[in-house]
Amino acid sequence: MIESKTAPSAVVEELDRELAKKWLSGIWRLPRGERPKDPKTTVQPYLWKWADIYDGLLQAREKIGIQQGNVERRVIRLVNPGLEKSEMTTHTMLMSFQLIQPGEVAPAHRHTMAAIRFILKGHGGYTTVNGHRMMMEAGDLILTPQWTWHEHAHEGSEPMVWIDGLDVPFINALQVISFEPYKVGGEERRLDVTSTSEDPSYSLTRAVGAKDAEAARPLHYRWRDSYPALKRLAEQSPDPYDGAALEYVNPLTGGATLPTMSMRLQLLNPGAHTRAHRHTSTTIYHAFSGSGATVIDGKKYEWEKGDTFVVPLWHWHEHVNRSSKEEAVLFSMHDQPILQAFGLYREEGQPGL
Ligand code: GTQ
Ligand code: FE2
Repeated sequence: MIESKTAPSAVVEELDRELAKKWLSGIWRLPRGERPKDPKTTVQPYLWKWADIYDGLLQAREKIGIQQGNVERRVIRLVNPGLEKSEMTTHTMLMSFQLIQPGEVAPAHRHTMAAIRFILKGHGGYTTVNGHRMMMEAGDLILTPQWTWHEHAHEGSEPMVWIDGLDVPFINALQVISFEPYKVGGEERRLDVTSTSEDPSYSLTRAVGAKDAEAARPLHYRWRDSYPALKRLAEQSPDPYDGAALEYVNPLTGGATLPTMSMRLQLLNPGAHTRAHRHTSTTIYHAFSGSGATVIDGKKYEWEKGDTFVVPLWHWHEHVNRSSKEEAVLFSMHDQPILQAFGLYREEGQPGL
């Protein structure tokens, strides 16, 4: 019989010190109980009120100017209370709110982080992505795939406000953040416009003429197209966990909106109450219209138009439309594509009643 006995602690500590000098470490030093059966997250459920976000933006409008090389965007981030140090919204995603004034230009740049805009307020603002100009209207989703040149400008008469969603913490974890301001001959410049989504030839099924594979695809999902599709879906039988839910798919692949994150639009009919489920992906929800409540691991978060909340991974959640008359529409952003890419997506649902 082979005997295995651990030496006295003083002897083990001496070994540990010797190993550490050579940048080595025995796994017997690991604390017990760090191998949970279920995923454990530092991301906390949290709800931000629209009044607080919007008041912050209006104050920043007076106090923060935008210019190249300094503050290039007037943006307020949603900081998860569990991620105070990194100031991120979840471990994989950052959601922020941006305000641009009439006449302002948020200068062109590109970065390895992918970004999305979901438009909330205003008219006459636009984003140009790799030469394609997209006029912003409330409810529109506009994509800025990784490493595409983009700038925002505003020629309307009232402030424009939108949501920014980025995969910053994930790209940061991979340590591949790169950022480049747009310059021609050392001078900052506006981006040239070669096409617009108002061109009759532009549609969701036709790719924009760009060289980069990720950019050669539709970038503008308009409310005037997505809302009627959502309404049609809501008339059919809803998903037990999500109500009527549309994914903004990449029509070239039929898959997720972007490689690292995907967007969804969902409608809860008056009085709807979904079944609870949990999954290894994390979601950030924004109440675009209506009022409701989401129960997250037994705690109820009541929301109304403009409120935004996080459902962390492996937390049970169910949605309720609190109105018996009005529909509720939730826009959301999730990191399921990352989990799915590595075979880590897992889901559990409350069985049917
Ligand atoms: O509008 O290009 O919220 O580059 C964070 C980084 C927005 C943008 C953000 C950005 C942008
Ligand atoms: Fe950007």
